[in-house]
Amino acid sequence: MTFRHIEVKRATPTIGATISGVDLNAIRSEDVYEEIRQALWQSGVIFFRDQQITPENYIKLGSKFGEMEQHEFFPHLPGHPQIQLISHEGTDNPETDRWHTDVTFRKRPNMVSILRITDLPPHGGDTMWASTVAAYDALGPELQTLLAGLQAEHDLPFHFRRINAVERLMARQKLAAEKKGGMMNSMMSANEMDAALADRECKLIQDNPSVIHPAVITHPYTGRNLLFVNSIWTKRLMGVHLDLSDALLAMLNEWVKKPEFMVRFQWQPNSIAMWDNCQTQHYAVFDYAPHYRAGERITCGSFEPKLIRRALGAKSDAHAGSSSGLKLDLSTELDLDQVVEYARRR
Ligand SMILES: O=C(O)CCC(=O)C(=O)O
Ligand SMILES: [Fe+2]
Repeated sequence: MTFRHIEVKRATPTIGATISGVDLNAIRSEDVYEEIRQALWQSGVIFFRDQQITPENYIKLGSKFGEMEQHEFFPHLPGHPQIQLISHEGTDNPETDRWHTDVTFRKRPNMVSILRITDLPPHGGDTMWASTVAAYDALGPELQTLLAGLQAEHDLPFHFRRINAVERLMARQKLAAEKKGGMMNSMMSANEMDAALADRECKLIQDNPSVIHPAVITHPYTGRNLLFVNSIWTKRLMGVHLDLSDALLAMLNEWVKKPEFMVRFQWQPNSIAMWDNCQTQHYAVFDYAPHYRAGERITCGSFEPKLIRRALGAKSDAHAGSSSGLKLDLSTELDLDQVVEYARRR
């Protein structure tokens, strides 16, 4: 594709491109947005530098990629519920330092995320992306055919239980309550605490039934196939013994980590990264402890993960056609719905 309104410079042969020649505060024509969209589908993730974008133009950019999520109950830019504030103190594990595609436990995961890091740590805090199209292409036809016949279960409670998320959040809440004078949970006995925890976990499981997606899906805009399992939300492959499922998932999660499929982005003030959540996985490098890192995030659009059979084996020359710190209001009773809603946005 030739671009007339923007300059697109590939970051690697496989994934990522830097876009220049455009001021995101002064886009006058829909053609420019159309070229940005095409660059994104082509490269999987695109980067902008030196964009002192206003909240209004940030939202406008997001709106060109589908309906934006609103974050009324979560930290957001005052007056702009579309712009979620993410932050991490750098003193505990952020949980985004693991390869993942966002919210694949939804029937329709979100399509595009846009991020700007507003508070950079003195060093580090890069973000990495991997192309799941490149990972699929490099499997070779036999493995591609095998995987194209499989479905995978994606499950939010599975991961939450694995990382003891509810317990950790309750512990944080208890600490916060203690600081405020020993009200609420700090008054609970160990037994009461266990019961409350069990209650909340049951509710979490009840309210979040798992979803099944094909292990290989077709990108809705490029028509290219890609690997659609990830190490956070994918619980198992259906129709095979659990041991085989574990082994296959471990193999695929390892495979996606090949440097050949990746790009690493070093944030600077006024950088913006925009990723296609369908055809990539990402990893927020956590090497900046104990420093603070924060940013503004927009998520927009959604897609139905499905495999279009005729696209099996299809390949094109296209370029790879390819939490955030958990920030809850700890001053109030931990609301599990809020936690789940939070995760839904990650
Ligand atoms: O903080 C980052 O660089 C990305 C974190 C992340 O996983 C996300 O925003 O979905
Ligand atoms: Fe993420």
